[in-house]
Amino acid sequence: MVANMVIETTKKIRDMEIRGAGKIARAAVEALKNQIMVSRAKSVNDFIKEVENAANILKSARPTAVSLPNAVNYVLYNIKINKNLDLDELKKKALEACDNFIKNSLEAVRKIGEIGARRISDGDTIMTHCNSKAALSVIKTAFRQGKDIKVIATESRPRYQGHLTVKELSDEGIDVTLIVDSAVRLFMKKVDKVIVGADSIAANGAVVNKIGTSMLALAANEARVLFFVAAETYKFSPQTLLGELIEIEERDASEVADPEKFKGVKIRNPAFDVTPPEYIDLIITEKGVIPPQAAFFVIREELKWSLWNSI
Ligand code: RI2
Repeated sequence: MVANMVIETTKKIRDMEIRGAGKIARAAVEALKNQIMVSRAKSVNDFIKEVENAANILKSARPTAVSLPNAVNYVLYNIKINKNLDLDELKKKALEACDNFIKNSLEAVRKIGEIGARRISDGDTIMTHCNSKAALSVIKTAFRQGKDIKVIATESRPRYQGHLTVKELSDEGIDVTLIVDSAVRLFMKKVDKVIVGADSIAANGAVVNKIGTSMLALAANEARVLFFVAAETYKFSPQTLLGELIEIEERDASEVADPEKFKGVKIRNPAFDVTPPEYIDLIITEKGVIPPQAAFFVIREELKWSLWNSI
């Protein structure tokens, strides 16, 4: 039996009613928690099959943010290593794993803010793209520490997540300017640091984030502006260690323009792009700051459990 909440959450993630790599991960784990609570499985094996099935449905919601499979695989891993327990004890362990993931991932955003804010100086102008809770945690923490900062935020077509960003920052009292995505290079001259989030980070330190991120990185590189990525360690992709590529989600053309009005025209809508490690100065994680070239070590140290299916 698949819990209604699993079906509903999968739909909400797919439709981007729930969005942002961290939020997607927590929502998937909440749904898995519900699956565990309503499960009527009579044996450990049936229980595991049921949770695995729900996990697979959730993982299929969006392909790019590795936070989603990493989060549900963390719960599955904790179930697998405890499969010798009786069913009630196993469920308890599984629920504990869900709660730990949610608690730790929220704490990670706070820590990234604290660690990243040390890299922000009084008087900085910061450019950001899309709407990343991790990147905004750095900006807000620096501001709350009394640093006088200004933010330039892109609107982030086609879904305009930049509107969420400017609202969030201006509610906080931060001086924020909204620009169209194509104005990035023009404004880069006024910028001291760029901070963006990440949906996935490959073992070689390449960062997959909202479409247009690599354009900010190029412009920053040209203008010799520092380029920071704020990301929790569960956004690093263990599969890329084995040479697997991160899939770039292409969403419906109607998000870009009404296909009815452009008959005979191809409309493309990739949701993410890849910024090579050479364009990234630092990745700010909850465990500390690393150069992108150290991504491999994050996967080795923090995501050891992700090899769960070889257990
Ligand atoms: P946090 C978002 O993807 C953006 O690309 C953002 O930079 C990234 O997730 C990380 O967001 P989308 O869901 O986890 O808007 O830092 O497609 O909030």
